[in-house]
Amino acid sequence: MSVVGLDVGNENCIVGVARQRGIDVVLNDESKRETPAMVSFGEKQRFLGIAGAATATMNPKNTVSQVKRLIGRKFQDPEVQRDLLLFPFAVTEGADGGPLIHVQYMGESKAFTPTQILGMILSNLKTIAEKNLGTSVVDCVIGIPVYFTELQRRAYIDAASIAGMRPLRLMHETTATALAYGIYKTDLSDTDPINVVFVDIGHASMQVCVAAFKKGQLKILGHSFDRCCGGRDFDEVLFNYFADKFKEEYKINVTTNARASIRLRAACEKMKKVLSANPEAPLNIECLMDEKDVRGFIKRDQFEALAAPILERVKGPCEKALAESKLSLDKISAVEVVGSGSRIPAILKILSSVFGKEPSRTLNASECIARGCALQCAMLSPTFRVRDFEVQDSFPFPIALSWKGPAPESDGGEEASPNSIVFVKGNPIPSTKMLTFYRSGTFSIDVLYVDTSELPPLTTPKISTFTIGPFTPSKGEKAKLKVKIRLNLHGIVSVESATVIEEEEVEVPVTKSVTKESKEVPTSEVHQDGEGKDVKMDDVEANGPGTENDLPSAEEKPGLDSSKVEVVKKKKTKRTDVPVNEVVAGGLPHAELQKAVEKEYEMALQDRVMEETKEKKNAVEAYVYDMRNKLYDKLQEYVTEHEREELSAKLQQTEDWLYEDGEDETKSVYVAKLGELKKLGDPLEQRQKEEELRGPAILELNY
Ligand code: ATP
Ligand code: K
Ligand code: MG
Repeated sequence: MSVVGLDVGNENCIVGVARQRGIDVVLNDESKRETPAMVSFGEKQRFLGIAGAATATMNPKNTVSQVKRLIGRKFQDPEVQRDLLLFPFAVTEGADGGPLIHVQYMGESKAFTPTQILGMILSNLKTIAEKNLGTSVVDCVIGIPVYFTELQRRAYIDAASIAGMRPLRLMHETTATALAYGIYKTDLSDTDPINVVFVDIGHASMQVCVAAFKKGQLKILGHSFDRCCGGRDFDEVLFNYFADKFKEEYKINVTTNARASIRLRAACEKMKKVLSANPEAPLNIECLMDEKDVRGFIKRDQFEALAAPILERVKGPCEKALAESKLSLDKISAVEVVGSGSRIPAILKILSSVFGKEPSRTLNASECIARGCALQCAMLSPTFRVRDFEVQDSFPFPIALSWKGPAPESDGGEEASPNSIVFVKGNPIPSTKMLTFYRSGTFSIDVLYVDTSELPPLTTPKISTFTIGPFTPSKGEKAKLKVKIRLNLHGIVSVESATVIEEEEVEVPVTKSVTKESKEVPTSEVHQDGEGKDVKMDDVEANGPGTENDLPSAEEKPGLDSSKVEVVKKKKTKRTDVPVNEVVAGGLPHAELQKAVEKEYEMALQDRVMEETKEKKNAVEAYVYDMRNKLYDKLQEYVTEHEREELSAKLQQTEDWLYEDGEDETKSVYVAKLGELKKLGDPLEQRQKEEELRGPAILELNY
């Protein structure tokens, strides 16, 4: 079983894999460690990753990027609307209120959901991992921003299914970074934790977490973020500056032209990178618009002044994470900076001023998330043994439940109030809570966000509804139901199980010789859950339908004297599982997901057919050149004048055909063409080989 960690960025993706000797970042087809998160739609196939980025300027309207911004969001969301202004591809509102992406694909106009596009990106990353590992990849851990809503998390899991993968965990990106940092630290103490701040500035957003490291353990003390502050905002500062300038200087409005915008934006991003290492940067774009070549220039000071409002924004999440961790600055041992967006020198200055110390770059800034995810995957997978290291992540959003009818009892036995918070801000991940309801028939529970102020605009408080039932209460009374609520490893809340508990008195035969203490069902017990957190549950056997009765019966003790068997009255608990039905507000119905899986399969097949067609066409072309050379070289003395002329003519004909009628043929046509040529060429090559073999053999005989 393979062990893979994926960092899907708004700009770049990284694939980490676990090997026996450790974690490696694997290379894509172009031998690069970073793969662009891009999908480009063509006349005959899709181009993913590097190939997608290569066609972006030529085919801007059909090249989709930054889908991480759109996934699980509402089209009407003002943040989404602002993003759409930057994107060259067309997006409308889908039936579910989410964004729908429109492209020209295989000569038709097609619409895809962000989940489908992410499925394509993941599928490409899967292929990269598979090529490197030489095995199929199913299990993986995928990084997600800590600020992702439940819907976004579920969309990631759906996208992974579309790509044929199963995430063992969706892991908060900064937590993955903290793991990649902590697991190799050899100087951790059992008692005194060291506290480290991690700041990740990516392409579109930034995240900060404070982690406490002890021997064999990391604990997240605080998370914070700014969904809309990242490297691309600095590109935008330059873009706007030059777009304005070019209006005056060259009388062109770049913003009205998709291709010109894409080219200027790309040039500004490059400029920004140049400014990270140099005090000034030039800009030259040929034929940007209306056949005009443009030139520009900016100094780093000037850039920093223009970018001052964005630089100021970087402070907010840092201060917030620190406040949440309840640590004073002197308790922070290090500030680790990751994410390529943080390479701007002015950002380091800001971070130094906020934390009162020089930030460090111990980690590989672009690979740490994928490495942390691969480590987590190895820890969750039975295939690998990893040093014991406990990851105690915390959940950023408080979650409440609501229901109709009387309130249930919560863990401690006290009554839970409606809308009561089951998972607090900072709740450990994973966690379970047990609630006891008394109900006479099917009922439902809503899962809610307590506070939507930190969530994307237009996020509704209601996340999902779980319908529990049907069940038959005994003797017309209300049934007692134990309902297990789970905040799982992905940070998704669900009703894991519901069980009707019936207690009845039964007569049980007991043999005197084995007077066992009657088995009591404890009312409260500590239960080890997942990562090793203690979760209070009020019933130890709540995991499923209970064992009917574990006292020995007379039949099980053959040979025992029946006079030693006594009948006693015992309390027996009968447990019956109740169906739980889940409806997620805005989630992808199962049938739709199934359709998406099939569609992806078809498109991937088409891509493969086209790749193979290209290969076969190349093979024909290569044969033409190769054979032509051989006819006048290696084969020369083995062919007659006539044979050479015949084959030469055929080769010439084929070459012409490749550039004309045969330029755009199907795979089978190229296969057939190669066959035709080989029918003529193979006997000649065969003759040459045989002669070569005969030569030395005859010599040997003569000795
Ligand atoms: P996100 O984390 O938002 O999903 P991502 O993970 O793809 O996005 P990164 O790869 O961490 O983002 O960073 C990409 C950003 O870093 C881009 O905006 C890019 O322009 C910027 N960047 C890369 N190199 C430099 C540099 N030398 N100087 C300044 N910025 C840089
Ligand atoms: K990245
Ligand atoms: Mg990132």
